[in-house]
Amino acid sequence: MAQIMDFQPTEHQHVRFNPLRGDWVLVSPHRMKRPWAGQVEKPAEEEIPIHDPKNPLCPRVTRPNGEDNPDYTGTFVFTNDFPALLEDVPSPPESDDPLFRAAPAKGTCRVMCFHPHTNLTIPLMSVEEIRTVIDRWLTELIDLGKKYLWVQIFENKGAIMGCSNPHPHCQIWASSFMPNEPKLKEVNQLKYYREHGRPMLMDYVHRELEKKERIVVTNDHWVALIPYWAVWPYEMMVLPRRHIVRMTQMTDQEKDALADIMKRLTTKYDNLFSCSFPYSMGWHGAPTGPQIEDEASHWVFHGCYYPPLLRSATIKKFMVGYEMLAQAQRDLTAEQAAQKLRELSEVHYKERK
Ligand code: H2U
Repeated sequence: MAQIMDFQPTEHQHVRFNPLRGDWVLVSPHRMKRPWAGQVEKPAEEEIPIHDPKNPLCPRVTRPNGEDNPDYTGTFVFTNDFPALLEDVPSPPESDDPLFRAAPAKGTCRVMCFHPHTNLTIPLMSVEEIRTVIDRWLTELIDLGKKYLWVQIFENKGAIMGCSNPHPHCQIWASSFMPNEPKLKEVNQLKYYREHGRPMLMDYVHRELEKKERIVVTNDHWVALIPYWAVWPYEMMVLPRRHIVRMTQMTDQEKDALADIMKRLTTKYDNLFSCSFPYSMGWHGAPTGPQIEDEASHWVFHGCYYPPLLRSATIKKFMVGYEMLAQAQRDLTAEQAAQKLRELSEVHYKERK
């Protein structure tokens, strides 16, 4: 007779629901034991100069389009010279064909340098310097949010994530339409709010603070955790302790504390495999533009970090095969990933004595 085992989440496969996206992830922790003979990424070149006169994001450099970058000392923002979204373009013809739908898409794209030094990254910047980045995000969000329905601030870090330039920077794409990811979050947060009378992510962060299984770092205002439904091995979410609907609602203390949590969590990331940890990260909050005055209590402002690395500085998780054809799958559980990150030092490996 077959022996019936008790379910152990670190041993036995299961599916977990992501209430923000309304989809499921397959968790297969037993696969962590399998041998690996797949692709090994070459470690990124670590020797980055403080200033590169050929780098178009550096201060005092003339970009290929002929524009001169100022001798900036803090953050620097310019309109992307190769933008995916433009303002003055013709709209597609209207059509009610259900199989060939198109709609107008207007917008603008900006590039934002975090610091004049090319060899810095967020974990290597001071909390005060990160705070200036947050302040500039707010200036840009307020400016672009007057007009555009969605302002997506995102950082692509590392060549493995398609980042073309080592200079510390992010991008800001503002659009007349709501992109798919925030649209899913809009629909699912609103549904939860109508059913429960409370914002989903405030309920979620309070439950996580009670459970303490997936928390990585906290301070007085923010909680960084591996979400229960994480897809990427070391995916993290940054959630506020107070109900903040949009980034612009942060107090000065919350902005300082956000800089603190960003530095601490990215330091842990770098310490995990002793490398400049690649990721795509960005912020989600209530829509802006034509919806800026709308009731948005279902929204909770939060950050998302999506790093690709799995086993080392050179072995990444591929979202291929089953993920493309069926659904997202992970091996390491969210709890195991959180524990690994929690146990790491908050002193950056490059700054250890
Ligand atoms: P990524 O490394 O995340 O791709 O960001 C760099 C951005 O900078 C990219 O979108 C822009 C690219 O279009 N860029 C300029 O706008 N001007 C330049 O001279 C170089 C790069």
